[in-house]
Order: sequence, then structure tokens, then C-alpha cells
Amino acid sequence: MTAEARERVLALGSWHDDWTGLRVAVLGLGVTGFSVADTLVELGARVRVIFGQADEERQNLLDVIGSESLLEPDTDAQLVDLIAFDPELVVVSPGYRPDHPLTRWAEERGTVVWGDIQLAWRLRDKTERIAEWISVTGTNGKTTTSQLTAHMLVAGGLRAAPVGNIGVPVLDALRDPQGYDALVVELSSFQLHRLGDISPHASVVLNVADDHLDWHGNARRYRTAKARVYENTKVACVYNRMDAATEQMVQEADVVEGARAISFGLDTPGPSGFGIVDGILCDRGFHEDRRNSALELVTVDELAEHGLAAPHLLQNILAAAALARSMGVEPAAIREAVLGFRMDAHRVETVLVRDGITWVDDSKATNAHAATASLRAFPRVVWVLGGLFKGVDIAELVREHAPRLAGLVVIGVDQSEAVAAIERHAPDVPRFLVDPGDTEDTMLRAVRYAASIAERGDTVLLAPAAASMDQFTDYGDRGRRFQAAVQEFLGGEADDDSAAQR
Ligand code: UMA
Repeated sequence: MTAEARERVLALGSWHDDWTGLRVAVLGLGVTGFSVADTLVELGARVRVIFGQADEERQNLLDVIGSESLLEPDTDAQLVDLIAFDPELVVVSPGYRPDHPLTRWAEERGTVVWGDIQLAWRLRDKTERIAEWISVTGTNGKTTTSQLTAHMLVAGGLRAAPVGNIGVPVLDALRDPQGYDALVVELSSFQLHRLGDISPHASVVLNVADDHLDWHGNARRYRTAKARVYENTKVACVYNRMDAATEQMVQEADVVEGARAISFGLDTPGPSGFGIVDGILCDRGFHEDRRNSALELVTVDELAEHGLAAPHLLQNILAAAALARSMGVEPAAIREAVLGFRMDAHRVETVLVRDGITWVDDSKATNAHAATASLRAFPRVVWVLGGLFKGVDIAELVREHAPRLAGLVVIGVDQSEAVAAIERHAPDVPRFLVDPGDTEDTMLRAVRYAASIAERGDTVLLAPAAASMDQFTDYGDRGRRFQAAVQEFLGGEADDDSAAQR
């Protein structure tokens, strides 16, 4: 690849530039790969999508839009195809590891390699109304915070949507003909790894704990990826006062002059923070008279009535409020948005209360940090855990929560890591290993066992601390099967207060 050809690609920074005839290889055909191919074909580029597997509908659609494609599970054969295609630009889906042979080949030869976020940033001027970006990341709470922020922006009269890792590719949103005032972009550490030079209006790292270490190689690289979210922020870098690592990331970030560091936390805030005073969530970050007073947003009691007062949710609400206030949303609109907000399914969702035992689905707890937050919320727990631990050591998690455990139910194909941690830190807690041979039956067996040891006052908690793909399609599938098994096994009437706890 000549330096000149490379420069030509790097100079493409607008929807209105000339993309015609550009040879682009798109790696992966999930939601991201399809949105990238669809966009680039629309711009007149010559697109070839290379992927190991994909659903049939997407493959058929590639033909319809006029993209070339290669379905080939073997990476060596994919590489031969990529070399023959001789791309000028490679756009890679988030799931590809940094050391993947195809991206490595492209980078070594000097071909430009972007993620979809970098491409979307360059194309953001498609409509006359150009959206500000608000970047949201963190190990946990990203999706809830992105949804809350978008909700607040909409309540404040802006056209806004949550996009990105949440499941809607940014490229799909920015091709909406009406355009947006703001896009709240949930960024995974994978997307942050290939972020490029985006310049968000505001940004936040909610918290940082180890996750996805198998993908990044080690904890340092994972944290470095997360820290990138603050780079080039224009107005507000929002960080968590209770998580020193996030503050350090802000201090080290290269931001646009004038951008402010704004903190959030459950304690009393200083003049550049959001926090809680006497049971009231308040803003001392954007309030004009912030040196002397705080602006009331909503009370903890009001949030409790809506099932939104768990500590991790209060943090998400404060972070979202800081982001929304940075866009000028008034406190009354923030209050209205929060009180009208409903959590997604499978996030600490009460399935049933029966005989004084509460059955809770937190299938969304796909890592140790999230599982800890939900385990802490209950005094005595029969804990259903296991799946793909993604290179993170769960021994510490078992050690911390051993005193509250009434029982353990281990699911997942490879249970050795969980068993080793349990033998070390919770050897006396009754445990049951669900035979991984029969996925269909997994949750029913888990529920049956949990029911045999849970007592009145206990919570049976599905908080696997692991990804689900070894046995289920995704965390939603895992949660639905758990809920179905609870209903099938326990069925019938719930205790009277069951509905109230949902
Ligand atoms: N593929 C390969 N080889 C690889 C990796 C992927 O061939 O090494 C191919 C697959 O065969 C398939 C395609 O790539 O054709 C799938 O691409 P992908 O894994 O990047 O997934 P997408 O469907 O494009 O979805 C991605 C995010 N997935 C991942 O990061 C793994 C989605 O986040 C995100 O919603 C979507 O882009 C839109 O931005 C999911 C996720 O699990 C929910 N995220 C992780 C998390 O939140 O913890 C990071």
C-alpha cells in the first residue's frame, strides 16, 4: 500500500467526500458488519464482506444491496481472499481481537483499519443537523446510563437516541433522514480500542473492574482502552468519585480546552459534582450558583417508589443527569425522565416471590463486577453462577460473598474454575453442578436444586458473573430460560407482594 493511497483514505472525513470505487473489506457480518456494508455501498464504494458465520437473512440482504461477500470459516482462506481483494480500507467489527490475522496483515502492510465508530464519526455530517456525541463506557451500567441519558435529552426537547454497543450501530442512526441533536454512544472496550479521533461533547467512564481480559490480553490494555473515551472531549468529562481510576483517566486525558471534569457519587458533591444531600439527588456541576448551593433533581424516596433506588442505579442516574445537564437539559425534565424510566428485562428483575423465597433474574450480570453489585443487595442468597468467565478470576468474588451464601448452583460448559474457587473459599456451602450435557434442561435442573435448599427469606439469584454463549444465544436467552423454568417448576399463584416487587 503506497503512502499516497493511505493518505487519500485518511483524508476521507465527510459523507460528502468522494467514496466511489474505494475498495473496502468489511470484517464480520453481525449487526455492525451489515450496517458498515450498507452505508459504504450507498456511498458508492466497492465492498467485500468477509465473515466466518452469519444469519441467512443478512447474507441474502448483502446480495440485495449489491455487496460482494465471502462466507468462509477458515481464517487462512479468508486471508487469501483478503489479499486478492487488495483493500484500500478495512473496517472491522468489534468482536475481532486486536491480534486477529486479518487485521494484523492489513496493519503490517499499511492499510488503513477502522472500527465502525471511527467510520461513523467521519460520516456524521450526512444530514444538515449534525448530532453531538455523548460517549458512555464503564464495566457496568453502560446500557442503563445510555438509556437514561437519551431519555433525559428527549424530555429536554432534543432529538436524541442511545446507540452503539447497546445494539443499534451508530451508522444506522446517522442515516436517519431527520438527523439527531445528540447521539448517546455506548462504547464497549472493543470499540474503544479502535476509536480513532472522535471528539464528543461529553463523556463518562462509570466504573472500571476487570472484564474481557481474554480479548485485550491483560488488565492494563483493557483500562487503557476505557480511558480513551475522554480523549478530545469538548465540554464535560464525567467521572466516578468512588472509583479513583476514573478520575485519574480524566486527569491524564488530552481534552479540548475548556472541557471540565465533573464528578458523580452518592456522597455530598463539591462545586463540580453531582451527588446526594439529605436524600436529594443534586447538581453542583452546571448550576450557576454552584459555589453556594445545589440544584435539586429528584429525591431518593421518589426513586424508591419506582424501584430505582439501588446504589448502582443511583450512580447511573447521577452520571446520566450530569451528561444531560452538560447539554443544557433543565432539572424538571431530568426528574420527569427518571420517574418515567423502566429498567430493561434481566437486570435484577424479580421473577416471582413464592413461600417467602424471592427468585431474581440478573442474567445481565455477565462479569464479576456486576454480580457483586447484585449479590450485595440481598442478605442470604442461593447463587446461580457460571458460563464463560472471559479470563477473569472469580475466586475473589466467591470469597467476598461466601458469608451470605445459602447455596451454590453452577451452570456452564466448563465448571472447573468455579469449582476451584468454591472449594477454596466456600467449601461448606451446599453446591450443585448442573450437568452441561443437556442445555435444554439446564435451567430447570438449576431451579429444582435451588428450590430444594432455599428457605423463607432467601433470594435465589441468577447472577452468573460470566458470558452466556457457551450454552445460550445471549444473556437474554439465558434469562428467559431461567424465568420459564421458575414459572414451570413453581407455577401457580405468587405471594401477594410479588407483583409489587417487580
Ligand atoms: N467474527 C469472526 N471472527 C471473529 C469475530 C467475529 O468471523 O474473531 C464474525 C462473526 O462470524 C460474525 C461477526 O463477526 O459474522 C460478528 O461480529 P461481532 O462479534 O463484532 O458482533 P456484532 O453483531 O457486530 O455486534 C457488535 C457487538 N458485539 C461484540 O462486541 C462482540 C454488540 O455488542 C453491539 O451491540 C453491536 O456490535 C453494535 O455496536 C454485544 C456485546 O456482547 C451486545 N458486547 C460486549 C459487552 O457489552 O460486554 C462487548
